[in-house]
Amino acid sequence: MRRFLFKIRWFIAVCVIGVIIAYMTIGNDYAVSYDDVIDNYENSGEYYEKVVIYVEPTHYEVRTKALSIVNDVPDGINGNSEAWKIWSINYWVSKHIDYVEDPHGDHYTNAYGVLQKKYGDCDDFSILLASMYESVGLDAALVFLNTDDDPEVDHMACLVYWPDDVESFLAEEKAIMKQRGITSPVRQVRIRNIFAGTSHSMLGKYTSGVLLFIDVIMSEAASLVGHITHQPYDVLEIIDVGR
Ligand SMILES: [Ca+2]
Ligand SMILES: [Ca+2]
Repeated sequence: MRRFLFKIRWFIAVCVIGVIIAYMTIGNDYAVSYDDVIDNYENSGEYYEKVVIYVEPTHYEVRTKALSIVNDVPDGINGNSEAWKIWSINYWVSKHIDYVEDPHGDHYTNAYGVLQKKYGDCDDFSILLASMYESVGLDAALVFLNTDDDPEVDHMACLVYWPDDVESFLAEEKAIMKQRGITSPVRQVRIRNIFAGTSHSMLGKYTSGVLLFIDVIMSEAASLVGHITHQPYDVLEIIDVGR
């Protein structure tokens, strides 16, 4: 009898531990997918790579929103053109997401979390933009930058692949803005970009085309893609996300 009670106690103990482990696992899964603020990247050894899991191009709400933006095509514009997709998502995010700094250092937020709260800092904007671009079939990446007087990473932006040269994008952007009745706030548009073939994280994918900087926070004009004149603006790392 004593031996039987001993076995019962062990059985109950194992069940309780199992339930606790299952509860902790379920809790973590939920947090990774939907919590607004998940982790402090300064505490992480994998400083750059871990941003990848926050990019959610296949998330239903993120994809639905991105598709509704690119499908809202004005007359006279080709809704399937990559220029329209790049321009319209950049414009929508600049008009609907507010810039708010994280309260206690930088935190990453998943794309759906940014879409829900409608505000964020540079990494939140970049994660949402990259997710939306990937969700409509474009190739996006995230770029870590130095924008002040020390050589450390202090800023993040999104990169999106444009298969032609910068001039051809500018021509299409000009046509889109004309059709939308938006006057360019500057005479000379300078679009920041890098040759896609020189980015090591994109290496092997492209031998032509450029990566356009999508940086709503540092852009001088919401209607102009990549019009960033701020200096310094040094690329320190590029992480490909999505496809
Ligand atoms: Ca990508
Ligand atoms: Ca810096």
